[in-house]
Amino acid sequence: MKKILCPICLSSKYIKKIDSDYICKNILNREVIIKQKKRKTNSGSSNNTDNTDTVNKEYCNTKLMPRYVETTKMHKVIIFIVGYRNHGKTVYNDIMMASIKNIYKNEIWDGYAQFVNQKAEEHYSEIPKWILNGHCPPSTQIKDPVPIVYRMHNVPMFGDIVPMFYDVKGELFEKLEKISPGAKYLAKSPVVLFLVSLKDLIENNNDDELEWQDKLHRLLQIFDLGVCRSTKQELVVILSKGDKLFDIGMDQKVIDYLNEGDIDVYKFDDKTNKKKTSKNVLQYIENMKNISKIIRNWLIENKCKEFINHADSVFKNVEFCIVSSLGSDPIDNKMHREIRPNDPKRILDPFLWMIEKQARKSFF
Ligand SMILES: Nc1nc2c(ncn2[C@@H]2O[C@H](COP(=O)(O)OP(=O)(O)OP(=O)(O)O)[C@@H](O)[C@H]2O)c(=O)[nH]1
Ligand SMILES: [Mg+2]
Ligand SMILES: [Zn+2]
Repeated sequence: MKKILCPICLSSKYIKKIDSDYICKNILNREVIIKQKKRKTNSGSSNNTDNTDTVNKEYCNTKLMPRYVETTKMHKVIIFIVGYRNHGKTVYNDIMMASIKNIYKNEIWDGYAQFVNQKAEEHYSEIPKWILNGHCPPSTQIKDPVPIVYRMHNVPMFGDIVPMFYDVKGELFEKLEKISPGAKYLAKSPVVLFLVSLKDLIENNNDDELEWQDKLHRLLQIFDLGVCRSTKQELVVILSKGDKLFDIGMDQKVIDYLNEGDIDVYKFDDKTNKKKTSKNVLQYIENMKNISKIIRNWLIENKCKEFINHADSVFKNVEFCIVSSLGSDPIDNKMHREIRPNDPKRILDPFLWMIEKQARKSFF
C-alpha cells in the first residue's frame, strides 16, 4: 500500500492508526532530541536511561480524516504560491476553488469536487460570502499554513486529482530570513508557482529603489537561497491581475488570449475526453505553450533576461501564463457587483500546467 502523506509535516513515516483515526506521530523536534542524545553519550555519562527527558517531544499530531486517507493513491498537487504581498495570491486561490466548483456545477466537466479535510469545509463556506459582495478578502496573516484539500473527480484526461492549497502571507517572500515556514513545502513540490503582478511591480516604487525587473529577480533570488532542493523542479510563473497588463504594453496576442478565456474554454468536448489522450486537452495545452513563449519573449524584450537566465538554470523548465481572477480592476479592493462565474479569465491555466507536469507522467 502506498504511504499516507501528512499534509502538515509532509512525512509519511509516522502515521499511526489509533482506534479508527489516523494520526501523524512524527516528532517535530527530532533533531534537537538527537543532538541532545549525542551530547550526553559523548560526555561519557554512565546514565544510559532516557536522555531525552530534558526535551519534551513535540508531535505533529495531525488527525487525518478518512476521506483524506482514501486519496492516498491519487495524485496530490501541492499549490503553494510564491509571491509578494498584495499581488493576488489569496484572491487567485479562492477564485480557483470557486471555479472548480462551477466547472462541475455548470457541467463543463462531468464529475464532482469534494472536500477532503476540515479546513476545506470551513474555508469553502467563507468564499461565497466575499464573492457575493465583491469585497476582496483581507491581507493574509498566516505563516504556518494548514492546507485546504480537495478531491477533483474525473478531470479530463487526468482522472482524479487531489489539489492541496497552502496560502501564506506574501511577507514570507520579501526577505530571506522570513521564508523558512514555507521552505519545506516548496522544497517538496515538483512544480513551483510564482505569482507576480507586473503592474504592481512597476508602480510600487515606494518601498525601495529597485527597478521592477530587479524586484522580479529578487523573488527568485530569495527562493533560490532560502529553499533547499534536492532535485531540479519546474517553474510556472503566473502573471496575475492580467486585466491591468494592457496598460503596460503586454503583447496583444496575450491580452486577446486572456480576454477570450472565461470558464467555458475548459469545456473539452471530445469523445476521447475520459481517455488518456483527449485531442482537445492536448490542443489546449499546446496553446498554453504558445502563450508561454510569447510572454517569455515579451519579458526578454523588457529587460528581464537576467531573471529568465537565472530561472532557466535553477529549474528544469520555466513556463509562463496569465490570469485575471476578478476579470476587472476593483476600486479600493471592492468590485461594483458580485463576481460571476464568467468574470475570471484563464483561471485554470496554472492548474492545468501543474497537473500536466505533476500528474500526467503516471498516466502515460
Ligand atoms: N485588477 C485586479 N486586481 C486584483 C486581482 N486579484 C486581486 N486583485 C487585487 O489585489 C488585492 C490583493 O489580493 P490578495 O489576493 O489579497 O493578495 P495576496 O498576494 O494574497 O497578499 P498577501 O496576503 O498580503 O500576501 C485584492 O484585494 C484586489 O484588490 C485581479 O485579478 N485583477
Ligand atoms: Mg493573501
Ligand atoms: Zn505530520
